[in-house]
Amino acid sequence: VWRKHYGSSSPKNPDGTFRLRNEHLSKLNQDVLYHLGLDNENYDLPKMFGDVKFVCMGGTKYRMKEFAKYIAKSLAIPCEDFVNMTKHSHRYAMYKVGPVLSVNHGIGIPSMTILLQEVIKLLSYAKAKDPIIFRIGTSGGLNISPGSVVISSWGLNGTLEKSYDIPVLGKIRKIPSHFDKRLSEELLSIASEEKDFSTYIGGTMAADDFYRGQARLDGPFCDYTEEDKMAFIKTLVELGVKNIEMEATAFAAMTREAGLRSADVCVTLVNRLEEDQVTPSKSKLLEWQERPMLVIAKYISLYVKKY
Ligand code: R2B
Ligand code: URA
Repeated sequence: VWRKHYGSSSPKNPDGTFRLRNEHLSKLNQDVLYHLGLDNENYDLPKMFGDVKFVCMGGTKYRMKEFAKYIAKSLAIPCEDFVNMTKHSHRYAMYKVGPVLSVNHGIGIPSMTILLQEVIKLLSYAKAKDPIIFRIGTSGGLNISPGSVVISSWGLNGTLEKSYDIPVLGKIRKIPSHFDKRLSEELLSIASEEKDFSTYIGGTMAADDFYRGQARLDGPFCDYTEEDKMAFIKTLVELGVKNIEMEATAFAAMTREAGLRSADVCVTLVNRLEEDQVTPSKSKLLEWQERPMLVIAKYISLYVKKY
């Protein structure tokens, strides 16, 4: 259905702005981006967001405010107060620093895709040119030491297919979930300069749950054995999966559907072959979560210098 509807045509215009693949939108007098607390009638979106080149998304409000501060420092952009631009909605937090939007998406695919779809509309209405979307996140690693970073080459769903599956009008729609290869390789070469941690490119399983959905033994319910868990984890390793988080499939699928380049860069907090619980200290966890930020900030700084 997806291919039949869109064909292979790109929604990109020659100047880098992009069209939304939904003709119904042209019938609206105004489009309310409800969860962002913005709309395209009462806000001058091109003036507010037309210069956005990068969107960086991550789970928590705290982390994305820290990223906004971090990027302001990296790009030497004087910014004193960081204002949450979605404050009327109270759902998410979004900060703008020069050409960078930093916004949180909550936990899991439904929360992330609501935010992502409204950000995609925002960028299109704002006439942003060739924006790149990053996700910086946390994850459980497979056979790699905690604190390592994984750049996703594709997302794998809970039934081990490389697609984002969503019921639409009563039927499951399957949307392919591959990431932009060149972008992830560029990020790997930047990350590999860091000597304090290792970075890998690999598959990312996106689960719809933190516990059973990620083969954990420590949830309130567990209806399988430790051997079952280890056999499943081994299957994932054999498929090339390097980490498990909760958004990769939908993130890859929707950014691709919009015709936008994107990358998912996650630090691993635990080696799932050895442990289920996330046990590192608060300060270690905070330190590790800066690693994806560092890689993305370096990529953005290089780009901003080039132009
Ligand atoms: C990683 O961490 C969160 C769950 O703790 C989830 O958003 C994810 O993908
Ligand atoms: N986030 C996840 O989704 N899984 C983990 O194991 C750690 C962080």
